[in-house]
Amino acid sequence: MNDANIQTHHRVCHLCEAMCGLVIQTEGDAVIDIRGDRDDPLSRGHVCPKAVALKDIHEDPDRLRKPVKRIRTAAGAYQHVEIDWPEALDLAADALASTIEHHGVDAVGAYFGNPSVHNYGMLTHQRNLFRHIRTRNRFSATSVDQLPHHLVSLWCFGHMLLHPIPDVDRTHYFLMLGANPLASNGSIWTVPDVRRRLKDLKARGGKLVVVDPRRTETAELASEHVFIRPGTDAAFLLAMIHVLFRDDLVSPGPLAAFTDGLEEVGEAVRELTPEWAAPLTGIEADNIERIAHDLANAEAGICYGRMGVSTQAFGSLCQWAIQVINVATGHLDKPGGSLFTRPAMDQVVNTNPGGFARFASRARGLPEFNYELPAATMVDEIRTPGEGQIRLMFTGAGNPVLSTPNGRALDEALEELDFMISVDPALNETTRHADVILPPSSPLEHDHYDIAFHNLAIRNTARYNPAVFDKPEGVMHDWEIFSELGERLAARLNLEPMPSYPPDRLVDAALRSGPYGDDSEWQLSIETLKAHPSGIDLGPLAPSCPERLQTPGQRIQLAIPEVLEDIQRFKRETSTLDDHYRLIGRRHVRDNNSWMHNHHRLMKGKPRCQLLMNPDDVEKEGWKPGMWVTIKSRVGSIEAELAASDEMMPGVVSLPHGYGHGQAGTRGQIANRHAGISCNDITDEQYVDQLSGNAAVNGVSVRLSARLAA
Ligand SMILES: Nc1nc2c(c(=O)[nH]1)N[C@H]1C(S)=C(S)[C@@H](COP(=O)(O)OP(=O)(O)OC[C@H]3O[C@@H](n4cnc5c(=O)[nH]c(N)nc54)[C@H](O)[C@@H]3O)O[C@H]1N2
Ligand SMILES: Nc1nc2c(c(=O)[nH]1)N[C@H]1C(S)=C(S)[C@@H](COP(=O)(O)OP(=O)(O)OC[C@H]3O[C@@H](n4cnc5c(=O)[nH]c(N)nc54)[C@H](O)[C@@H]3O)O[C@H]1N2
Ligand code: SF4
Ligand SMILES: [Mo]
Repeated sequence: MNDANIQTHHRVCHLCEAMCGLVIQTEGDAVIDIRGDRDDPLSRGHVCPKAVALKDIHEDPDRLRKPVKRIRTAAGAYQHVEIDWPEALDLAADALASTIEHHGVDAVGAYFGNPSVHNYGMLTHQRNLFRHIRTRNRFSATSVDQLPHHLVSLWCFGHMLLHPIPDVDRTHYFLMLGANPLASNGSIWTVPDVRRRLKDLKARGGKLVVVDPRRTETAELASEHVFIRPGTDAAFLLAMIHVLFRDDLVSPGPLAAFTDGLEEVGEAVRELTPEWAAPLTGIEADNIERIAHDLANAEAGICYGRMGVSTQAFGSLCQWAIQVINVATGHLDKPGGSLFTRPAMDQVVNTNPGGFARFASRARGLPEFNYELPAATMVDEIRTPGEGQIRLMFTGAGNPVLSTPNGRALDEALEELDFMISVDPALNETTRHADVILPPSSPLEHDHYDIAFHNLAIRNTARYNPAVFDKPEGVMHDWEIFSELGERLAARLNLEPMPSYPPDRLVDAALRSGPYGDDSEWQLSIETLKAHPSGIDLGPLAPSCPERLQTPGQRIQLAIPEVLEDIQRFKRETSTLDDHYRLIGRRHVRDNNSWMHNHHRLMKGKPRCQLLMNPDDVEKEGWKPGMWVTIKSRVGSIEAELAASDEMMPGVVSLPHGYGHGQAGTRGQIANRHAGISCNDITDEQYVDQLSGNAAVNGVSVRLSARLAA
């Protein structure tokens, strides 16, 4: 072959929220090179080590290329065997129809995982199936992740997807809690090349302050790192608000004209002094005071908190307090502060605002959000008999056995179902229970427009890229699977099937009717974007309030009764904290939740699935790094290798999530060699943010002991 056979393609990386532009070279069916696209106005050539894994995902010999069904072998074990598409789709549609006919729609449970938001066909076409299955038993990774953000955005700004985005490139003071973008590449904050942006912030004399129970890679880069006892951020944030009021630093500026409830908030924190917060958080009162002053006095400043402050027992209280701080300091809706985006395909305009607590879960009475129930109660809904009990489970792009609290119980409960269907390319810890698995095309075989993450990006840009490879014969895209299944189910239930147009047509219509569409100078459409394969820059974020607010009367609402009430719960529950170790999570730049462990180049290097502990704690226990310890919580125990690190706050231990491979019946040769253990075997499904029902996978109370010799 010669160079003439080499083709160059443009593609956005969809693996995490950073949306890096890529240039991919192929020769025949082989990917020969993947690198950053310097012309992408957002990512400017940046990529992380995971970008090249797009090739590995595409070529992975363990990736399912054909549907499989589960059969029992003569020896009594389960095995998945390949079947053709018509049989697989009929099997799934028959099971769905019969479950609905005999037990009602609520007998169908559904769980959608994180990659479903990164796959635009899945976002556009899920409803082709689920409009026929309006079950109350819908779950997703949202409630082991960012549910508090949605709830607070709904309450304060009127739409669950209207999130203030840190304007890192223009800020002077950045207070960051419970986020490690140097490993995660940013979340609810699409910020490719975050390392350089944070370094630039420091280089122009600005400050980055990181509050985290672990001195993370991001904390290492920061101007200042502050340890905080897990689960106590609410005290830190409330005391900051107290200081703002006490020291006359509340100055919302133009926001005052359309903000309600600030005075009531001031009343609610009157007694919550830094001296009150200090013993709870482990942060000195002077320090809390100084940080509040510095943020308030900054020309432009940001308070931002992510995973670590939403997946904890007071996640919603924390996310609310963060927005109160942004409003009270006048840093919201201001360049260099936190701003709302104005994306080309505007989800705030195109989707419903969301709703809360319109019904509750059967078993535990946990509230719905956006017609989903908390994942922490999925097992209860499978196991609790009665009307509405889940008998058939549908999973799409998720691995809840490894990613939801008390995953071991779910692993067992999935075996108790009548039937299970998964739309997933992997035969993993969750899908191994499925009676039928419907695998979609590889990411390089379909086109991509990022419906979700342009809404969260630090610049307004738009980018569409066609597929790198043609879809091979006998392969279906995710969206085709959903519309096919929807049609087959509708036929069985005598319902009207929903028309199905390819996702690019739906996006085209949304772009053309959007703010940069037919009525604008930009004339954005799929055609225009095709002519600009590296994307189009629509400019920096700009102030947009009050027009952008979706609340009645376009006002920011801060005095949320449920949240103010939750301050009392915080005071109650933290007055009786035990002195056990607290378990927190940890991300590594070459991991991606549970699903990218089957690629050699992401797995090489030092083992990652170890329990990190402060060296003084190791010594206090009389232990040695490298030994194995048992970690026990209310729900179970696991064993992990101990590693000492002064990155850890004393009293806190850390394990990554997404490990625990090597289960019988899974397919993943490399992942199974790096099996590790699942920290979610000991996270507690009863330990949730009571307000939202979001799982508290951080701050879990655990006891440690030396593993007994075998
Ligand atoms: N203890 C603890 N638990 C956690 C977390 C933590 O920090 N600590 N983090 C939580 C967070 S933030 C999240 S988002 C969840 C993630 O939890 P999940 O979303 O449940 O898990 P993933 O590992 O992302 O599962 C991805 C699955 O999607 C499949 N997949 C990938 N791409 C596609 C596609 O294009 N189409 C289809 N159909 N399938 C695809 C993969 O094969 C894999 O099976 O985990 C949560 N759990
Ligand atoms: N490489 C990689 N990138 C990813 C992912 C991945 O698995 N790997 N997952 C993607 C997904 S789905 C998401 S949601 C994002 C998440 O992106 P981030 O929110 O940046 O997530 P983490 O890196 O887990 O950072 C959470 C931080 O919270 C800290 N923490 C834990 N408990 C507490 C607490 O009580 N208080 C405070 N203040 N901090 C606490 C932890 O030590 C950790 O440093 O990352 C995305 N990107
Ligand atoms: S940072 Fe995220 S989007 Fe960028 S290359 Fe890495 S995985 Fe892909
Ligand atoms: Mo996530």
